[in-house]
Parts: sequence; C-alpha cells; structure tokens
Amino acid sequence: MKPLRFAIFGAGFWARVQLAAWRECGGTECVAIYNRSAGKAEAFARDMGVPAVYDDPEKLLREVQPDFVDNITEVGGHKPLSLLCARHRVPCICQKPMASSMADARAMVEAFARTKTPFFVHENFRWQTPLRALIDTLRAGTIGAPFRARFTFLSGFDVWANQPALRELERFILTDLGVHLFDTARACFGEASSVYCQTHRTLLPAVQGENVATVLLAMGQARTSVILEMAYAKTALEREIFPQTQAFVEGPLGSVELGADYWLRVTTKKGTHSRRHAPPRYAWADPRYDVAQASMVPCLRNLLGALQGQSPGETTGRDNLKTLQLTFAAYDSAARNRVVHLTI
Ligand code: 89V
Repeated sequence: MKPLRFAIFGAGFWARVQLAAWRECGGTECVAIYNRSAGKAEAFARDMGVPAVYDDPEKLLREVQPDFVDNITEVGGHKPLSLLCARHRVPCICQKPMASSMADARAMVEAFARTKTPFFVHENFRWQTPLRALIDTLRAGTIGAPFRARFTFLSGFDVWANQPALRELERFILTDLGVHLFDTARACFGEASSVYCQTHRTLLPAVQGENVATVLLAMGQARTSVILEMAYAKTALEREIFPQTQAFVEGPLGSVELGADYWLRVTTKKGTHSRRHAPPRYAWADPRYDVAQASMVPCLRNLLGALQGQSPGETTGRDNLKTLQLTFAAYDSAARNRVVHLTI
C-alpha cells in the first residue's frame, strides 16, 4: 500500500515526538509542516527532516493536498484548523482536548460529517500498555461486572516546563488530564449517567486553572461507581511516578489493581496473578514521559488503520464528544456543587 502523505499543524513539544511515533508505525510520510511562526516551523523541518514549511495553513492544503492532517497545535488552534480541514475535505486528527466548549466540539464534528470527511481525536491513554491490559481484563469478564473503580493520577512533575501555555488555561486539569481519564473509564465501563466533581486551585498565581480534581461517576449498565483522583500539585509524595495512572477495580468475582511500575494484579478465588505490563522503550521517547509517549504508537496505528479504511478508529470525533461531555459536566458540577445527570 502506498504511504499516506500527511501534514503536521503545530511545531511544539508534542509534535516532535508524535512525528517520531508516526515514523515508528510506518505507512505514512510527513510531507509538510505548518506553524504560525515560520521560524519555529523551519527549525522543526530542519531537525525532523520535513521537506516543506508553511506559515499559512490554507496555502499548505491547496499546494500539498495531503491525504490527512495531524493537528498538534494547542487547544486554541483545534477548532479553526480542524474546520479548515473540513472545508477542504482533508481528513484530520485533532490533539486532545478537542475543543474548549461543547458547542465548538459539536460544530467541528458536524462540519466533518457534512463533508463526509473522517475526523479523529488523538486520545492515547486508552492505548497505554498497562491501561490496555486493564481494559482487556475487564472486557474478558474475569472479575464480573465491576461495582466500583478508582483511578489515581497524582504528580508533582513540572508539566508546565514543556508546555508553558498550560499555565494560562482558566480550565486546566480536567481538560488536560481529565479527558484522558474520562476516556479510559468509558473504555472500561461504558457511558456515564451522572457526574459529581470537586476542584481546587492550589498553585495560584503561577497556574491559573484548577490543578486538583476529584470526580465520582456512575457508569455503564452496572452503574459502576467510578472515582477519578487527579492532581498536579506540590503534594509531598513518597514516590513520584509521573505519568503513570494507578487503578483499583472491584467486581463480584474479584479485583484488578494497576500499581506503580506497570504491575497488574488480578485477584479471584483462585488467588492473585501478577504480571508487569511495561511499555516498549523507544529511543525517540523522552524517558520522563515513557508510558505516555510509547502509547502514541498503538494509538496512531489504530487511527492509520481507520484512515486506510481497514479497521474502525476507536477515538472518532463523534465518540470523543462523549468524553468531552463528561469533562464539561464535571466543571458544571464543580461550579454548582451538584450532581449532573446525563442521558446515556
Ligand atoms: O497527554 C498529555 O496530556 C500529557 C501527559 C503527560 C498527561 O500524558 O500531558
């Protein structure tokens, strides 16, 4: 099969590793880069071996006619650049979070639907090696229909060093990290029928948005009680394990624990079975972001299969509306200190 020719929008921290992950997958060729600052795009093209540089995205689409675009800009670029792709009928993968409001996200999904153009969201947590092992274990029914689950992501890691724009976001942890956990919980348990959330801002004035959030959801047919704990905070932690998620899921037939260092422990009446699900180590990945950056490879493989028409993509724009709906419902709940009910 001929490699798909694609263009990257955005030349920041994630764009560099994402291009390396595309090359790891094979089957594509990056033919152009757009960034609103031409200097940054030129440096990217030089360092990463990309042949064409643009500071005008429309000109790129007209001249290069890529098979698809990977939109790896900050959230402010997601809506205008995705809509531009839809207008040109160029399939697009948009970085998470898809949009900063539900109305924007719906407008984006509808624009691609109207033009019958594929649209996906790059949502990679559900592709992390240990989280995929957890999802597979739950889907296999090993512990029965779970009645309760807890996902924990607590870290003092300086995420702002590589992504300074995150400091200015009015809404921070639920849109940057929460979307990943909502999406993973959906992959594990199905759709949510209610959300309750509390947030804290403990890093003001350096970080504008909420950096601590606790969410309680009722999910799926079993109305599983799902607790999401997240913090980028100066909590004194005995052990920093960024960017690992820990989880504990209870069901009528047993429990599954995802602990530090990728250990999955499945306990049933037969006893406890422990297995380590470490991510592959890639030379191009920043070791401090190991499990997160390694997950881009299976995530992109899944989206590439969909772009080639070979298999369904898991994280379509339309599917991702449900992840965003939870995210915005959580903000709504936190603002009004009330449970928000959703129709599944
Ligand atoms: O994907 C992300 O949003 C990254 C993380 C380290 C959480 O994976 O910031």
